[in-house]
Amino acid sequence: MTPPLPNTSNDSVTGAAKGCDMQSGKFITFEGIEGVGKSTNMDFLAEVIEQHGHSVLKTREPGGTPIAEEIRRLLKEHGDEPMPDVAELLLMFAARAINVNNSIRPALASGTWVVSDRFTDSTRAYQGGGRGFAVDSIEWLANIVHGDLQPDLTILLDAPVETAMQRAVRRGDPDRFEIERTDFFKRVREAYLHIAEQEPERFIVVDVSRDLESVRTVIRDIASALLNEK
Ligand code: ATM
Repeated sequence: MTPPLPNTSNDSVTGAAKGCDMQSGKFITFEGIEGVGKSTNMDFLAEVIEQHGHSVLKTREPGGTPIAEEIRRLLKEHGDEPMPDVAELLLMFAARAINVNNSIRPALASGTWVVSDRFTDSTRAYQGGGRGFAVDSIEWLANIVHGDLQPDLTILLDAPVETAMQRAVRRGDPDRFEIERTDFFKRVREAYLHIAEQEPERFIVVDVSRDLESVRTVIRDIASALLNEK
């Protein structure tokens, strides 16, 4: 059953949450370009869900298990040897296969809610929109790697690329993605917005270019909608 929509009166939320199987935990993903505040908002949502008595597994992609975190390291570092785009695509899915099988699926099966910083929509946006891989190739790999496992809800945190880039917290040297140019991130953002438009039942798009407090209110509304779902 579709939960009531969060309050959209401030225009910061579009889309709707989809109903999901009450026998297992819910699978919620956060998406967006760097600098939109994924980790802070994800921590906040997980905290609210936990306060309502659910156990929550927080994960991230690429990564989430020891082997997948090793793949993350390979994907983010940049040295002398170039990383071909196709290897990047396959490594994203290799890491995902490990995280899905060893962590996400077992957690959901035991009733734990899973909140993930990125999932396959990142591949659609970065490797599809950003690098130019065909949608069909990505969907073919997604089907092999996680079959019918889809997020119950995806929260896309959105802001203009320039705004997000100004906000991005630089921790040490920029990684292989952070050194990409503005037009790459513009293509990624466009791809995200396009996917969200195509799947309005799964996506909620939150405009994070406004102040942090109103974004937090929106996340709280999303949590209430999910927790009150019958
Ligand atoms: P963060 O989790 O710190 O956002 O870094 C992961 C990077 O991997 C991120 N880079 N930026 N900007 C996006 C990128 N990425 C992909 O390109 N494809 C994917 O499928 C995933 C999960 C992440």
